[in-house]
Amino acid sequence: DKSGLAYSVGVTLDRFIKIKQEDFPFASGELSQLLRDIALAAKIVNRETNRAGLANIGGAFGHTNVQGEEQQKLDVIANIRFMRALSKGGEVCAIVSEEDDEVIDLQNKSGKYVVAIDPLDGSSNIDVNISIGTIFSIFRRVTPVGSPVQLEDVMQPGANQVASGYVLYGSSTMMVYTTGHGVNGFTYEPSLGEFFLSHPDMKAPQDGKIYSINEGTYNHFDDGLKAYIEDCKRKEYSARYIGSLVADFHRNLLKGGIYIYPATSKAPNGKLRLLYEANALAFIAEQAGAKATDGQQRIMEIMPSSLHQRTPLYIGSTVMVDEVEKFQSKSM
Ligand code: AHM
Ligand code: MG
Repeated sequence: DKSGLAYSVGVTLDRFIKIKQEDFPFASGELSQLLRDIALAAKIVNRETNRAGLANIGGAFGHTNVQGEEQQKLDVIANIRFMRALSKGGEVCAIVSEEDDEVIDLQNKSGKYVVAIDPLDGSSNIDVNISIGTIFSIFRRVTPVGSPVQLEDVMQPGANQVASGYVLYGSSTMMVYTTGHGVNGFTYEPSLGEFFLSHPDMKAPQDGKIYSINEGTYNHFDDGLKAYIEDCKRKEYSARYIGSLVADFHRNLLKGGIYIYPATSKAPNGKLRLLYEANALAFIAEQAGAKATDGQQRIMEIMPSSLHQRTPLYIGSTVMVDEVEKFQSKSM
């Protein structure tokens, strides 16, 4: 088979997208181009993240910028890079970004797609050289192409996503995405400037032994969740929490585990954002055979009511997500 052959010789992201497109002859190629635009911005952000630690000693190697301005923060830089890639590409009509309060209307009426993005998630980890990520979610607009963008184009449930993915800037940089036909992961080869298919058809273990939650807020958990966490300890599961959603999610996807950002008495809707954090990872999770809920409901079925709305998130191995829900329903 064609794609099998390609894998064996080392297939780049571009090539993979092309192969996949031949698999779907009716696709116009615009979504493929959009994914390539995102990958290009990711390469640039990767370069910036790698240099981040050097930013403040710019003088030492002669790279203070012309205006002598203070370096911009990396999350701001990432936002600029992704905005530029998405607006120049021509496929997108509107963007929702964690970095912008309002919908960004690109005034590109012929753009078919809407993108929700967190350009650089895990901001508290940037300054300490720990893994961070980009998360993106792609929808087809619902109003006719050619007409002005409407709020309903942006406020769609996750089930309508046509693609989603993330970039993990970790010990290696990876891009993982789905278009609803499984999940594929690509690892960046910096000396060649290319993403190579390294994780074809990713499948999450059904069950796992890792739990990832900020236990510092334990006192604010509901009783069911407290009981579940105690059960994880009884079973001597590993506690792993980087505090970068993409990194925590990615590890658990590969190894088997659950990530929880619950509603707490202090943060009744949790912390994470539905449109550009939870939805995208939920789509990946489901495509890899894992599961994502808000504790009760499937994440992808939540009808958004505001751009930056938060949702509790339970995501990871199916058996574990089901298990914690059992604990919580018992204690109600
Ligand atoms: P951010 O969008 O401000 O970077 O916050 C999102 C991050 C996630 O990456 C991470 O999973 C979570 O916040 C950690 O939150 P906490 O420090 O409350 O555990
Ligand atoms: Mg974020």
